[in-house]
Amino acid sequence: MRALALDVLRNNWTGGYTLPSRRLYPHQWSWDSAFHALGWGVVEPARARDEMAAVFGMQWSDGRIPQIAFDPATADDAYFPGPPFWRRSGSVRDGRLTSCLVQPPVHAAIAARLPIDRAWARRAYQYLAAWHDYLFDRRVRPGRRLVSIVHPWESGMDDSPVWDGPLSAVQRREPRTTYVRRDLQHGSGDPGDRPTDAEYARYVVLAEDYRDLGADDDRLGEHQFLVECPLFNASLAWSEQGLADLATQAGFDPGLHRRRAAQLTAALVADLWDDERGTFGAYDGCAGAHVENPTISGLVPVLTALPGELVERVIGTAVKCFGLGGDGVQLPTVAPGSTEFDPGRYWRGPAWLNTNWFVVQGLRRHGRTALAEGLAAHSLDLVRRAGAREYFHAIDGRGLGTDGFGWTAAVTLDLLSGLTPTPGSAG
Ligand code: 9WN
Repeated sequence: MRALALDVLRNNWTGGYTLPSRRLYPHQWSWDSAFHALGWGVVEPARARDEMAAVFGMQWSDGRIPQIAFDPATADDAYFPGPPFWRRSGSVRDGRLTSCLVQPPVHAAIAARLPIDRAWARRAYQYLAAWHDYLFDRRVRPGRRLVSIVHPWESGMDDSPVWDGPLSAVQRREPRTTYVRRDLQHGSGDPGDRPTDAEYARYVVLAEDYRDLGADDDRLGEHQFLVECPLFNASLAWSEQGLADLATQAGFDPGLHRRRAAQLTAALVADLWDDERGTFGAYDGCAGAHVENPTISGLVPVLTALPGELVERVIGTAVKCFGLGGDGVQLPTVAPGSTEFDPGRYWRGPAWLNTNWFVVQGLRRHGRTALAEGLAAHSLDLVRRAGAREYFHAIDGRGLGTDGFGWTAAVTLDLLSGLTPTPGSAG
């Protein structure tokens, strides 16, 4: 399996970074690259650092690390929405065109695990501290403590049912852009598993809106989708701990990042914990209301330094509602007992290796070794049976979506390696 995973990463390697998939996603994606670095870190650390350097290269002058940096050698219409849609140029360090959105900030947590020296830690720290500053300074809404996302694509779990409510309030209009859905044409996987045309049109409208605000976060009050997502904020808290570790390696003061990690964790508990359901919900800033969360994103804050009682509650929910430690496919992205569960549909049921990996890290962090190693072994089994597919059917485990998927391969390599300590696990 190691050879299979390594083949996928090598095949998707462009010379500077790794494509999520040669056909479906032929550019550099932000959080995919962080996972790719994790995998390269196990087998070829120099490539892990190159992959991270390519992430730093796509950073805007305001500190944001955008969702996608487009490969200039790839045709504009190979992926939609591509460069002609986003119309961005100029502000990116290495000159590539990018989207305006972001993705979950897992980079610093992963960078801190890589084999690095002091000089590299200093370099990484500067870029990643600026990235986090962007999120704290520009994406925390007045009177709030957690970071808001402006589009489902920013969550990384694009088609999650958690976005259905906030999306249904988006003013209905036809997209202004004429487009062909490239995601349905790549020839792998069942197009029926992908978001519907109606959902996709809503995504395009929201992307147009944010683009047409000039991606100017001073104008977020005019935007129609502002949601505090538990996975996004838990990644940030975890990565603040990673940034503290990087700062220490670099010889800088880690204090600010330790404080931020603790503050974000406290805010996750105060603002998103759903005591009745034993999980973390989301908060819809446009409606001023909490959103129920039947998905695995509600479990991901287990990555952080949660109080012990909440750790037990979250694990209890994972066992009871998601089948952690049981005989079925682990872990479905949506709890099988919920009405939104759809076992084969993109982000609405299937298991993904990266969301499993988060839960493994959280379980390890809190000393729940048997459950953690059981989930790691189960995740590897999915890949052993079906290959490095994008996601896995929540009932029979068959491979779905694209084949040769980068982060499935990368996470496989990390899980096989037995792993290095998780940021924060020492303290
Ligand atoms: C939009 C690349 C990306 C992942 C996301 C996943 C999917 C894109 C799409 O693929 O999203 O960003 O076109 O559907 O949802 O998490 O980063 O692998």
